[in-house]
Amino acid sequence: MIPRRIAVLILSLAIILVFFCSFLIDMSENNDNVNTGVRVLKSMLDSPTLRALSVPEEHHDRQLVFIGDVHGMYDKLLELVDKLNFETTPEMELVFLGDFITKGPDSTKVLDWMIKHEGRVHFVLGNNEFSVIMGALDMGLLESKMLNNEQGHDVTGTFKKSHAELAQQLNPSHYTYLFKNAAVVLEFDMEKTRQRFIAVHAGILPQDYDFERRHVILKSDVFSILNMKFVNEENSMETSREKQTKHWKRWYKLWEKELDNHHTKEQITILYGHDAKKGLNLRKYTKGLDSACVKGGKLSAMHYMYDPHSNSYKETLVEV
Ligand SMILES: [Mn+2]
Repeated sequence: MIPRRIAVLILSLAIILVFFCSFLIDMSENNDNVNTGVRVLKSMLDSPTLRALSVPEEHHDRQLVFIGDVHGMYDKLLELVDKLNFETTPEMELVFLGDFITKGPDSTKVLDWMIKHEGRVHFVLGNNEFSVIMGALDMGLLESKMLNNEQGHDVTGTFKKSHAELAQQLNPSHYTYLFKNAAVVLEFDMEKTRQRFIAVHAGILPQDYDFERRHVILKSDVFSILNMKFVNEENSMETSREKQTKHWKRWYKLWEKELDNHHTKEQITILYGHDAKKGLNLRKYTKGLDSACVKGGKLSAMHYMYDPHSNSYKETLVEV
């Protein structure tokens, strides 16, 4: 039996997918399409349905590998999956932490590879995937300020010409894939060991997690989840890519403090990318895996595998 919450999420996703596909089929330029585009984007930004998906444990020989920002570095990706023996390890699943396209040379090859391995590949959206999707919908939207979401972020502010150019190169099957699987947070619930892995592109806050019901309930908006680096300690609903005043802290510091104080029986680990400037950033509860491979750095991944002796999933850093 599929839990009801997940069924509702799947149904909502299916509705949004049908909605978007019908939009793709008729890409002729008219105001209806602009309105549809605005509605799709607004639903992504504001609706809770796309926000968090739970992936329950199926069997404990499952292996999970969380991969930092690939940014179109296809050769690096191949090198990594080779090192992981992905092709010959059927119980291994990959989780891309967003920003797997844009900036590097081979974004479409990366997407094609992910589609080819769809059953064993998961991803969360990054700010760059989101910008490319904006570019696909309509350039005209970007001039309008219709897309500013409820918390007043200028979601068009991070949009660049390169996003529009890549949006032109992607084909309908790329978009169908992105929308069918679109989530901004993935939770991996390892029931046997009571470990919980939360995958997110930029960051997430303790207020987005319901400690009693033991799952993510996003209160932060989607733009924050895809972009945050700092959070205002005096008002934790405010996040930013930059440090604004001395009261702004790196978002993960809130988790490190919260989880040390919280007597939760579960072991929560948050895996994220996005912060190439900071680079590899491994802490007790949070693991930053963007090592700037598009700028000549490494491509970093965290591999979790069940260890019967300790009855827990053990982590191993894998880099190329
Ligand atoms: Mn990013």
